[in-house]
Amino acid sequence: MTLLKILTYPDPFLREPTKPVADIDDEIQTIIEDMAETMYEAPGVGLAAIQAGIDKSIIVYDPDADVEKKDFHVLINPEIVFSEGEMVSENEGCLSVPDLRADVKRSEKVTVEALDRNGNPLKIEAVGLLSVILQHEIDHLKGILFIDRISALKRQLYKKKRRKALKSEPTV
Ligand code: GNR
Ligand code: NI
Repeated sequence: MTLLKILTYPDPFLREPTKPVADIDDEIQTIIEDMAETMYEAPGVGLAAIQAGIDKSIIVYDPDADVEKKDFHVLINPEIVFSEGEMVSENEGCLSVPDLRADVKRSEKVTVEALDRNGNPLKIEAVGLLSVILQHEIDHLKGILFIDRISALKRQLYKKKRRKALKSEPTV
């Protein structure tokens, strides 16, 4: 198992659209295991492959984020096929957007279709935290970050803060 490096804003790779997985082969299984390990280590409740520099349509998530159980879920080629309602996800954060928590307007309920890691089709109807995680991760697969969904003013302030932080970061 390998820990993957999580890319952070403004890495342009985070804006790349991802490619659907055609064959769920051993290489994909290895990527899934490495993504899960990376998510627990971070720690986070979800991770999209693009955050680890892999432009494939794969997400892993675990709303409990319980590193003891490591009972994670895998979605391959996920799509939101239905959504309804509106909610505000309070204090949303992203491993690829360091040092920012913000309220984000999301759909209240989503229906997601995907393949599991064995290639079997599945359908999830989600509300609450799971609905937010799925919307957040599926956004990543389209090159969308949660800062794209906050007010322009907050986004500008974050960009400025991030530029400053990166400038003063010591070079290794
Ligand atoms: O760990 C994470 N926490 C979180 C909290 C609220 C809404 C979404 C998330 S996802 C995030 C991990 C991450 O960046 N996944 O892409
Ligand atoms: Ni994220």
